[in-house]
Amino acid sequence: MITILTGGTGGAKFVQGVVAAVPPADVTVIVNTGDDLTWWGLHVSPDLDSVAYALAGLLCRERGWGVEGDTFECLARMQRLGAQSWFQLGDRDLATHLRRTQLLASGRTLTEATAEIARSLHISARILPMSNDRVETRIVTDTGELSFQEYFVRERYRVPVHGVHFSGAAGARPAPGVLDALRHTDAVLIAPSNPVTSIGPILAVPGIRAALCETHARVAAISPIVGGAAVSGPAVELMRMRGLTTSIAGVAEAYRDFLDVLIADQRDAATAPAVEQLGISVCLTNTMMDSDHAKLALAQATLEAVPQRRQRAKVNSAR
Ligand code: FO1
Repeated sequence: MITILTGGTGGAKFVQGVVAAVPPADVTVIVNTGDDLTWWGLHVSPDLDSVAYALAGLLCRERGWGVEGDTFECLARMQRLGAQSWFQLGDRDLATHLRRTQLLASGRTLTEATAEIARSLHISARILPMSNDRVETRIVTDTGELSFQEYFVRERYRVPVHGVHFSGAAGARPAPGVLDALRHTDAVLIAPSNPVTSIGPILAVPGIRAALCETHARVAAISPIVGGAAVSGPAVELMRMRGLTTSIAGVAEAYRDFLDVLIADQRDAATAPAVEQLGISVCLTNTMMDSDHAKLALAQATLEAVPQRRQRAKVNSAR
């Protein structure tokens, strides 16, 4: 059994590599929902959709989100009708949001709606939201708070960030199956996602971080920082804001109370000793997922780096 924690577009690509390396039915993906938003009256879960589309072979390669070959006719008409249009929903993508909204309105939980959509797309890996409760990533800027999508898409993350918090997290419960998938698994893989805004919300749900500290499974993280820079998105800015070193060592710092091994790119070999000083081993490989083969190879390198079960649960060292 393999359990993956993921968010964002890099994470979705990594999940594709893992299900090419092991039977998809043996994979459980725990997904960030802090980026979710209500858009045109619909419940949109960008990270759940990127993972589902990735697993169904529908993900748009060029954008890393949405559906391959999608059209934007409805968006054009909505623009003409005066609706907001900075968050671009494609026509095929819309069906997913319509269906999810319909299922939620009929009383299904986000977990149940996600499972229904995965079943319809013939996905055999298990996709779990981190929680059925609403947890919203909030970005604190000079001019007040933004939702994640207002920050990431509308402002193209060009505004200075003074803080990030996850409203609703304190009262949120892990979705059914999440804690079990962390405790009873052979390995937990933290995808190459933004440690602050993609993995951070998942770790903020009470019980999840403790389960990672206590699990007997080996825990590996793939660094989203390559050559000291983010492969995509605002990871460096947000890590700096959080007081993390803006290198692969900062990724290890973010997860140090539960991480066994960090998978990093060869380009960051010089920083490996700083990670090992944290008591975390480093596996250097090519982490740029610029082809299906590269995604598979990264997943295989990761699985080879976490072979055996952890002898004993790590002490939940104070952070
Ligand atoms: N990202 C953009 O940069 N621009 C968009 O218009 C946009 C629309 C969008 C629609 C559906 C969806 O599932 C994702 C979408 N994304 C868009 C990406 C999204 O903001 C990110 O994938 C995650 O929220 C952060 O990792």
